[in-house]
Order: sequence, then C-alpha cells, then structure tokens
Amino acid sequence: MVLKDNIPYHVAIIMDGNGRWAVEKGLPRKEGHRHGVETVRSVVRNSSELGIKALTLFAFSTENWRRPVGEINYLMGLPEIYFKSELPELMRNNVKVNLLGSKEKLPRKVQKTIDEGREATKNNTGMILNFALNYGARTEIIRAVNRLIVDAKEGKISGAVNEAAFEKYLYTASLPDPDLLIRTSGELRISNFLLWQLAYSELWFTDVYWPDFSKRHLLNAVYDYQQRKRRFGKV
Ligand code: V07
Repeated sequence: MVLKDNIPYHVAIIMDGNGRWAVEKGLPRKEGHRHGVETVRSVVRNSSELGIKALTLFAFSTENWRRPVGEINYLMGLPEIYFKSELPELMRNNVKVNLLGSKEKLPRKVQKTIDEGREATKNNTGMILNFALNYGARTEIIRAVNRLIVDAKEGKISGAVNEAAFEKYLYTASLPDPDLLIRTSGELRISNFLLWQLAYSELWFTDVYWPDFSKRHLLNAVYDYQQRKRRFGKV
C-alpha cells in the first residue's frame, strides 16, 4: 500500500469533529474529546511506526477560549491525562514532545504538565510530536515580527530580513514545513493554523470525525500524498 520511501517528513493534523461525534451519539461533548485523546494515542504510534519524523497536532486554538467554561476546563485536563498514560510509550518509541503556542495564558497546572512532558522527552531522538495549544497562526506571525523588532533594536539584524531569517522567529523554527496537512470532519478550511508553514503543503480532507480517524485513514492520506507530484511552483 504506502511506499516505504517518500514518507512525508512532517504531517500536521487539524483534529476536528470531536463534539459532533459525541452529539450525534447522544453523548456529552466531552466524551468526544475523551475519545479524541484515544485517537491521538493511535495516530502518534502509527506515525512513528511509518517513519514520519514530525507530527503536529492542533489541540486548542486561541479562538477556543470562547467555548463554555465547563468544556474548557475539561480540555485543559487532557494534557495531564495524556502524559499519565502515554509517557512510557513515548519513551519506548523515542518520541520528543514540544509545544507550539503561547504558554502564558494556559492554567499554571497545564504549563507545568507540559514542561514536565517536554523535559522527560527532551533527549529522545525519534519523532518530534508538536502539540499546538493556545495556538493561532496570525498571533504567531505578529509575535515573530515583534521579536524581530526587539532584535533589530539591539542591532542583531543587518540589512533586509529574508524568509529564512524570519522563520527563525516562528514557533516552528528549525522544523521543516509540513509536507501534508490532514483535516478531519469535513470542513475545508485552514482556520488560522500554520499559515506561513503550509504555503506548499499538500492538503488532505476527510469527512470522518476525529474520534473515528484510524490507522487506515492515516495510510490513505499518506498514500494519496505519495501519488501527488509536488512542484513548489516550478513546472
Ligand atoms: C486535546 C484531544 C484530541 C482532539 C482535539 C481536542 C481535544 C492531547 C492533548 C495534549 C496537549 C498538550 C500536550 C499533551 C497532550 C490535548 C487539548 C485537547 C487541549 F503536551 N489531546 N488534547 N490537549 N483533545
């Protein structure tokens, strides 16, 4: 099925449809998020087995704070639930965890959980697992501009800034751009996710809700990616 060579180096996923999955089953929305964490477990394992080198998962956007407080509180408990059960497997599979997004607005406890997860996995040399948490792409770009201005004022920048120089100020500094973006649950939008980094990414959409996204769907996405011819604007 999927080819062993031409595995996408970096895959990004918008994990959409947890609430809808639950509501359609007559369950509370948080049941959808709970099942969504199960899917995170399987997609991390399967991606690492496939030889994907970086996986970026959109877990919580800067816009998601507008959800009901009860739902937000539940979501903010998920990083801890995730690490409690997954840390041993992350270590076995040599996975290094990282965060994209601004930590400051997150509850102290969540910051601590993520710092500990990062610290525990920092020497792992296998797949990089990025969680985009309190992430918004426009905010990321504005933050980069402001950090650049600070450096410029300190005289650390000489002449015009090019793309390579600018990218160093993004959360994804030193990480290659995603080769493949997957979005579940039928929405055909980017929704303020990695706007800079997705410039040349292949996009793959499915109607499947995130809690139902399985190894088969991941393999389908990678297979379709392998059939595409990437030109990066060239002929
Ligand atoms: C969340 C489960 C997956 C579907 C999308 C929304 C709900 C894993 C994490 C996580 C985040 C940081 C981290 C370790 C795990 C997570 C939130 C929501 C807020 F370091 N899943 N998951 N965080 N969902």
